[in-house]
Amino acid sequence: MRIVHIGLGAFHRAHQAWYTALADPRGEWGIAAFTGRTRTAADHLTAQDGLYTLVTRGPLGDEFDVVTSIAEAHDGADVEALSGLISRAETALITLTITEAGYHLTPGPEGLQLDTADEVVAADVAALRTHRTGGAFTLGDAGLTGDGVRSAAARMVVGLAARRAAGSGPLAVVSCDNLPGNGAAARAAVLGTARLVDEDLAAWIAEQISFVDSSIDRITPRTAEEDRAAVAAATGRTDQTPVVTEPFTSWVLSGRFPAGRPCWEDAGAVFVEDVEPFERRKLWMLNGAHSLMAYAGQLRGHSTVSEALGDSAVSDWVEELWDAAGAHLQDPALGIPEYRAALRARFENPRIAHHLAQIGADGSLKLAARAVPILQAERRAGRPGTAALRAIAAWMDQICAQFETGRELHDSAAERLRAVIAEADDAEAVDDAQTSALLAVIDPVLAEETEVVTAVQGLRGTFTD
Ligand code: CS2
Repeated sequence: MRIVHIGLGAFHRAHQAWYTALADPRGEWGIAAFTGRTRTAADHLTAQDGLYTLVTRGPLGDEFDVVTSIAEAHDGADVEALSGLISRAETALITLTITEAGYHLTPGPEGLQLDTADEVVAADVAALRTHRTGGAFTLGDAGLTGDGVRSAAARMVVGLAARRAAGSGPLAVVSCDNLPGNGAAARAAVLGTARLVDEDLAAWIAEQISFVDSSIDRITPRTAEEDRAAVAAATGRTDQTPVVTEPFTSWVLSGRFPAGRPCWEDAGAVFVEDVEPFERRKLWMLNGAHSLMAYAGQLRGHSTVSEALGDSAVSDWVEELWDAAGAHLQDPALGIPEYRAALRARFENPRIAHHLAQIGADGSLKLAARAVPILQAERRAGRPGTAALRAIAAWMDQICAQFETGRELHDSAAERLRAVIAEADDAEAVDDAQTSALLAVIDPVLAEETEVVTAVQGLRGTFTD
């Protein structure tokens, strides 16, 4: 095994694990994958020797392939196993799909920085300090294994300390999460954590570890019960944990790989000098439209992306957002007209049930990466940015509706959002103060702009007929 992965979700198995299997048919790389919050995925995969079925679901039919690149699956809380693997000289890569919330970052003067006020970060830093002995950390019963440290960054700091102690040299960390500048985000999380615990270790990480940027793309809904039945019916195999994905896939990367990497380009990955334009196209056009549909679509009674896009009002709002985003993606190499047409066809794939509720999770973080940059680009061009403001207003209406009907809100800022909404005297009241307070959760600077608050306010309550 030469790759350690953190975040063993469906997306990893549809994307990076699939690229690795295709690029490395002889299995020279191999992935040791760790779960994020719960161990279930590791248990299912271990019972199947790491093998699972990838169902590629096109508009006309399914293809079934067994993916062979995951050599081991572990519970993410097993920091001892993680650390042991990261310390080995053969390990060349740590890859991440830990979601936007998994980085625990907050805007700072020089971009995103570790959110030291975050409860998980604070507890992890305290635990790391307590269990530090010399340049390493104590593991096992009395140390950091189990729930000793919860964030991926803290777990990586433990592993990197062991790597440094073992003299195993540099490696690359590859973030595969939907954050602008995801390499810098991973660096901010890991270095930020290390600096609070051990300056020498932090200096070693800054020097030895390469943080690669990547733009990742493949629509992969959560696995449903009927997917297991479909695999059994088509292949005769019982698979506890298949993954369903669309035929389209893309992976654009940029950065150094000091200990090598698989020939991912053999499977179609692209290596470029600068990922930023591709990442921007993907985050603004695909993810931006996704979030808009997630909130406006649910408010209009839809459950999936294809259903939402079949509603002419939602479809018009998506086109409006694509016009706004496209105005700032003028480089012909980005092929926006073709990208846009392909995106519509991908969203319309009626055989992929991509649930709006899944996409709607963690809106406070997602909108900061997907809608706010479009809004800012539009404002710089002297326009109000209505299309992006609409996504933000829809999010506000949707979370209020969720609280009112007692449904759980999956957002790392759920408590703060709940407090803001609970403050309104009348649950129905939508006022400037509430709009501004909700906006502050996404972007505190924007929340101070009266024009923006008034514009969002004007769009609230306009999603149902
Ligand atoms: C989605 C993404 O859930 C979400 O937030 O927008 O997971 C999206 O499906 C992928 O980025 C597609 O590559």
